[in-house]
Amino acid sequence: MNYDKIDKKARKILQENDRGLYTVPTKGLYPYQWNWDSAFAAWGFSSFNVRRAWAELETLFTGQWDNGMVPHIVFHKQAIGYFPGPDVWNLERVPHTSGITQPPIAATMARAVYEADKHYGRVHMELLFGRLVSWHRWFMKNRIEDGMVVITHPWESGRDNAIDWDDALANVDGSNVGEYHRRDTDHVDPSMRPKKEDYDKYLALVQFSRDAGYDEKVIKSDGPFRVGDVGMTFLFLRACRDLLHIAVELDHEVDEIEGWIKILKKGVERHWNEDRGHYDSVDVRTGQFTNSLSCASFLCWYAGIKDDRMLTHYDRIMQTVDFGIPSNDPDDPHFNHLRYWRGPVWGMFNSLIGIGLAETGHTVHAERLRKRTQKLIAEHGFYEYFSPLDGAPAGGTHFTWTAAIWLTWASPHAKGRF
Ligand code: 9WN
Repeated sequence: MNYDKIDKKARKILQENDRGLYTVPTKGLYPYQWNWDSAFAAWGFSSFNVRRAWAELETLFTGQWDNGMVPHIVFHKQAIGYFPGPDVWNLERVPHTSGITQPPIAATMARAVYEADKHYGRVHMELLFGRLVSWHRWFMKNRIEDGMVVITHPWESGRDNAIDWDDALANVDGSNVGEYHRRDTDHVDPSMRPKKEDYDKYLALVQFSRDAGYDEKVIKSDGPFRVGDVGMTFLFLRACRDLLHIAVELDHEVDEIEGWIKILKKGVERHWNEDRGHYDSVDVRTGQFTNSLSCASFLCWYAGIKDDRMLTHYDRIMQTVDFGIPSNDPDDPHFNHLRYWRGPVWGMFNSLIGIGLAETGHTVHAERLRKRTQKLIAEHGFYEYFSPLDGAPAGGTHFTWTAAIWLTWASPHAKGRF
């Protein structure tokens, strides 16, 4: 295998998806700046162009709201290929944005960029630090219940149609959203995307928040969908630890961030589903577990939790499939190997799980996962996701985060940290 050639291809994908100061996840299907995709892009750029990496994060924060929230999409420029666009969210601010957030991994990736640019990066890190703190503060103020991070829309999780949301979505009425034209299925086979009934509910939730003036208090008291997302809690805990590390380096106050970490560690305990023996999401409206063992359950190690209880599930799944940890347990009756977050394997999730394993001392597991992801991408290409059964590529192609994790973690030449 010619890995130099694959490294070059990965850099080329980032450059092709580069719109100057931000990167699109892929051409056509996703023509705007997405929140956590951009954080991955910054990490990827840090392996060969650290200035561009800082620019990525700085551009993302041009979309930050006055209350600290960083939206899941920033619509820098009009594009026709994606629905729902800025007109549906109907926010007056510029640049236009969506009205929900996404996994807050920017602090983690900013730390990675800073590590790659210790000498000149300090001023960038100083500029970003306050913005990161105010985003994290927004989460702590508005989205923490029992220490868990609560999402108010499946899109916030980044795992749109995961099994985790099925029961909670039963409470959302999607029958009155009116006519609309989805664009995603113009680009990708509909069998690899969420179903129409899911989309109706996604839109109903957008309309609800919009009509509530995006008021977090109203969304909390009257919102039909509120779930403690196990993935968000782990990623946010990890991000708070990275923010703490940055605060120490920059000589800032640390008490507030340390307080957040304490609260989130309690939340991690609440996510443990004793009956099923794994970390799980929780429908906070009913107090019920969602009974979903997904790739997000395995982010415990990435969050710095030294817990071996998840290893039994991990080993079973790694024996069942060959390409890493799929978005849904292959033994689950709802498993669907191509439908998006209900079964496919995502390279970026493998990278986070693998890094967590390595950091908590499970180095053999970590290396095996890295090798399998390496083989998957080297043999099948830089796709959005893949079938965990045979590695068949799925979703969008020339994908930014798949290229980014190749350069930073999966390639034999990658540094492999963060
Ligand atoms: C909705 C861009 C985004 C990712 C998400 C992924 C998908 C959007 C969609 O694409 O979501 O935000 O239209 O399907 O689920 O994780 O950030 O790559």
